[in-house]
Amino acid sequence: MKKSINPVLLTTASTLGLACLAQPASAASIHVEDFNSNDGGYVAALFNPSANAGGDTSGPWVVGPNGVDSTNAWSVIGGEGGPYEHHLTSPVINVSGNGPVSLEFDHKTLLEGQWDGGVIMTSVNGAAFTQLTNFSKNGYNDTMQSSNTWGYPEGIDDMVGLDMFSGNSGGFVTSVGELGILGAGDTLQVQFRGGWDWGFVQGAGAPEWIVDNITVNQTVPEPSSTLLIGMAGLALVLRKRSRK
Ligand SMILES: [Ca+2]
Ligand SMILES: [Ca+2]
Repeated sequence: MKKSINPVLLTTASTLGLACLAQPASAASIHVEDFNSNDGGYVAALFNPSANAGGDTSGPWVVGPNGVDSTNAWSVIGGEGGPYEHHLTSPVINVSGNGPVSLEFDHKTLLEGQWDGGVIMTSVNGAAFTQLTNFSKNGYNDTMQSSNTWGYPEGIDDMVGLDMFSGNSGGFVTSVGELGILGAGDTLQVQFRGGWDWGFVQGAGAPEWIVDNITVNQTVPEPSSTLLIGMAGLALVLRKRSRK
């Protein structure tokens, strides 16, 4: 007598098949910081070596209740006395898989357009920091002026003509930058690099760049060979049962 196929097995097989088709990749957060209970291990640094640059009303990056929904976040006051830069650098982030990595963060700017600005820098495996330029959501909205090269101390003069975040964002904006494909065992650091000249429009003591909810995500493709082997195995079981 020919035995019918167990309907539970059939349901399982079809469910697995649909799941395989619907989920070719999985996303994982490899770094999540809301700064609500601590500073996330981020490090603030001021670069202001110019002898006649005061910087006395500026910075540093500090943690305070300036973030989304009045939660804690990192923020920096630009102020007078530049040129100078304030850098906020993440701890070393360990990459756990192989796949494209994205950086998502909420931020708010009250910066002097064209003259003061913020850029995102990244470093992979301890290499020199380079500017992140590929954004999939709310990328740079302004361009550094190009009429003078006054020489920001850490080389932000190299930014002349380059894209940056600046102006008044009017509230928090979520930006997403794409870092490309990284592999398991790679390390990553992210840096929020603000540069100011000597004058400002919006300031008056208010934070000029606020950063909150920093997340680094990685999309890891499913190991298709494992899935195929699993599906083939299941098909074999069903075939054997149907022959009994
Ligand atoms: Ca927060
Ligand atoms: Ca300025």
